[in-house]
Amino acid sequence: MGILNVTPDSFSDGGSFQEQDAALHRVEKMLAEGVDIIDIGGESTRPGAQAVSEQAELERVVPVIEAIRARFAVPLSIDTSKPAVMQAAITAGADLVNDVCALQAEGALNVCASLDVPICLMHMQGQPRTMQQAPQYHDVVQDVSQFFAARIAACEAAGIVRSRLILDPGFGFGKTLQHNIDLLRRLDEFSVLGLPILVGLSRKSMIGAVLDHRPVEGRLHGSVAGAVIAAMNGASIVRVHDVGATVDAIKLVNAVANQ
Ligand code: 7PJ
Repeated sequence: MGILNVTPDSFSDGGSFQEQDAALHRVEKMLAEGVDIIDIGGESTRPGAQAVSEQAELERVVPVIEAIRARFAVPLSIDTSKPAVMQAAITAGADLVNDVCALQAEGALNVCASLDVPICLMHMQGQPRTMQQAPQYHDVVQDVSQFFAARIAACEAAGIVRSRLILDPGFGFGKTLQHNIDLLRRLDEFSVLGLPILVGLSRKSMIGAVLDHRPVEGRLHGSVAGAVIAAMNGASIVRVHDVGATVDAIKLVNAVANQ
């Protein structure tokens, strides 16, 4: 899964020609590098990030989804927590909902029940603005598993069949470095839930932390290593910025796994 951030440029608040053109070029490059799914996000969920209004998020992502859909057949994912954005994105041609709030926003369960697409439920402790202040768990894998079980039950109660769900432990979302390391090492424990696992580690601060506080530009090799570990420990989807390097690495993982 290749990441396509749609954030405003200096020309407009979103939806400008320049912005769409840049997005289409990114998509073309990712396709040439072997991407399977493109994840489109109009709101930053990084630690400390400010919230974006529904209107602004719609104006950013909908024109980009329409423009990509008109030109390419690649499956598109919408990275949002807002029910109105989920609805509009799927109507515009997106194929998957990726929600870092696991459909906990008011109305999200109902909207997704009415949409016939897969949904990624991500775990987060706290809220983006404050989640890294003092994350605490009894046992991070057990606690995240319990959260998954509760959200799967909430989805089923709302009429979303279990087979539509994908689970993501949410690396960096209310987790210390040790929590992230434990989740990655023990990722296979989530396989008892019987659903595909998605992992997003690309360029995240845990990679920087392991590499002696390496800035984001220097995290490519660490991110690829993280994707390899995730794939070997059972992840079905890895969400990354650097598609070409990751595709090569995962081909090696698969060549060995499929023997
Ligand atoms: C994730 C995400 C992730 C899923 C972001 C970043 C922060 N969606 N959206 N999993 N991270 N499913 O890319 O650094 O880990 S935004």
